[in-house]
Amino acid sequence: METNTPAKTSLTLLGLGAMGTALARTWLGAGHPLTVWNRTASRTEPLAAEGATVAGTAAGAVAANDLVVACLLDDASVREALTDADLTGKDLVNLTTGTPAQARSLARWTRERGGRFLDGGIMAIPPMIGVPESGGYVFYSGSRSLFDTHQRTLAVPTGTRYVGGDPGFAALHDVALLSAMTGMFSGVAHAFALIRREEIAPKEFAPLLVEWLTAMATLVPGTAAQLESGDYTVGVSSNLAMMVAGNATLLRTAEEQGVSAELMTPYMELMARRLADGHADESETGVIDLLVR
Ligand code: FVH
Repeated sequence: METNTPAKTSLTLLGLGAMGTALARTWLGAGHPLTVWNRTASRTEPLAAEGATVAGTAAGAVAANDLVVACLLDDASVREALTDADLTGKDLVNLTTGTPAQARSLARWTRERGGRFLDGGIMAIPPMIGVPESGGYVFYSGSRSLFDTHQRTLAVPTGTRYVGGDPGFAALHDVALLSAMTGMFSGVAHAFALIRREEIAPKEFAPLLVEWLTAMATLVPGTAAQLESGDYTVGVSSNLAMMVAGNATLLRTAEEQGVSAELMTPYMELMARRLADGHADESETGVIDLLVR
């Protein structure tokens, strides 16, 4: 009996590290014919057992399909892997973390070699791949028509969010969110350090941290509104003068607890500079202007 189920797009995946392997499993599980290549061949074995076709070279893997996804360590490894590959008529989707400039350069490099290019920034860790309720997704930017052509296939492992025709925008969104995460985790490290030598169980303290950070995250849209209006005094509930005074308490507490304040002081110094520039009644938003050179 004939069915109207559309054929699953066949594709190539370069890179079977932790993330590449997770991606590969979802495409295989969803019935997509998949050709894989990895520099260290032994990593292809489990996937071959699950139905993947293994290519001996990256160039061979690229030749096997029109849609080629790269998920390698860094920009240099993508260029190295693709050195001998013929990209004529290929749709290259790069899910390797890189900078915006690297993505733009890779887009030009791909176009010069006859291919189309889409860059992706993965906002997920491997256990979130193939788990729709995990909230994971990939930022995509570059060719809109390439994104539209392959969106269904790209959405198999995790969600998709297209952020514009500039091939650097996916990396920029990715790195901006990762940078915010880094700041958050530095604060979390400092908080745990403060309680480390006390009779406070980290397991009991952790939910308090999560609750507080979640509540504070609701202030982010207010920062965005101030940036767009240019007025950093609108809707201020905690002004800079008060917060800089409070920083002295934070620093003194760190000293009392025998904890280095090195993660805290760079941000506090910027707050103090903004205050010294005469912005006592603003929020912390003005710090952003000090950062942009
Ligand atoms: N894992 C994560 O939590 C994050 C989540 C967000 C996105 N990142 C980015 O995804 C890219 C791949 O990450 P990964 O987790 O798969 O990384 P590894 O497990 O370390 O695997 C690296 C693969 O890259 C291959 N490789 C390295 N150098 C080269 C090279 N010069 N030529 C060809 N391939 C290379 C490596 O091959 P091998 O060591 O097995 O031979 C792995 O396949 C990455 O951009 C993250 O930032 C992951």
